[in-house]
Amino acid sequence: RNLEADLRRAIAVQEFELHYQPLVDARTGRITAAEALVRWRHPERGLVSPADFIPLAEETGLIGPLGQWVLRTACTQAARWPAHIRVAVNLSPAQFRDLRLADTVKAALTTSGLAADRLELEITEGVLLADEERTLATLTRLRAAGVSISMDDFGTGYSSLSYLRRFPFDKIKVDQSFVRQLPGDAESAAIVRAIITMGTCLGMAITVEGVETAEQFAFTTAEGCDQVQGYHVSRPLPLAEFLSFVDARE
Ligand code: G
Ligand code: G
Ligand code: MN
Ligand code: NA
Repeated sequence: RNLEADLRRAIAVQEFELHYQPLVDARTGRITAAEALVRWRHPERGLVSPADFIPLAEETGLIGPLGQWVLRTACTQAARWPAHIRVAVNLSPAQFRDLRLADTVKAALTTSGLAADRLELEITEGVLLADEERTLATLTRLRAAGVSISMDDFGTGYSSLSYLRRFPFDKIKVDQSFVRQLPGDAESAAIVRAIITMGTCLGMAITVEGVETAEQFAFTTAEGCDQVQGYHVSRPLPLAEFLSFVDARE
């Protein structure tokens, strides 16, 4: 396929960049982390969204080398940030199924010099559909390496609550679809409140994503979430702009 060849070429010449979206502490407003979000700087098409190439990368196996580039680049860039700011990297299900994942992660940490406790890996519920023993083994190996694991887009997939008990994630990221109609919609409010309560009781930190308005920010922080992410704080920013944002905020 044409796009596949184009993507293969882009990986070879590293035609990608990472943008960073800040996560702030719900109580102090301080930036505690940033989520790395990949973009393809295409020579003709301009900046291409990952929604338009991650699925193809997954289908073709190109997610392997692309994911490695993302991991290494995120770790290398974050190693130069103020030490209290962590970096979060998204892993797709195909990356998670790769038995070399833990070694790839450890190599990225060693090469970059980033402390393991500054790296968060975001996985989605789809990952949990695969072989449960193997999934647990991979999660355990990553944990042993010192990185933390976040359950991304929580509530949108085939959420198995028993899984939350079997494997305590470090963090749950409440999907933005539950935030969209806050604070007016009673059902959305009930769901967000319930996830915050459940996660907190299970010892997991709660990030609410997709917070776009001051009202949503006030609601979610009042409900006791730990971190907030969304356009109300900042859009994802190119590295230099992210660093200026950090400087201005600190
Ligand atoms: O930033 P945003 O619109 O553009 O991201 C769209 C989707 O792409 C989101 O679901 C996000 O998790 C995913 N995504 C962004 N960067 C990466 C990445 O580096 N790896 C993977 N696997 N997914 C990513
Ligand atoms: O799937 P994941 O949660 O990793 O992807 C995050 C996606 O959400 C990215 O595409 C990012 O650009 C987008 N995003 C981040 N904050 C907001 C927000 O406040 N509103 C909306 N609509 N999208 C957001
Ligand atoms: Mn994410
Ligand atoms: Na998410």
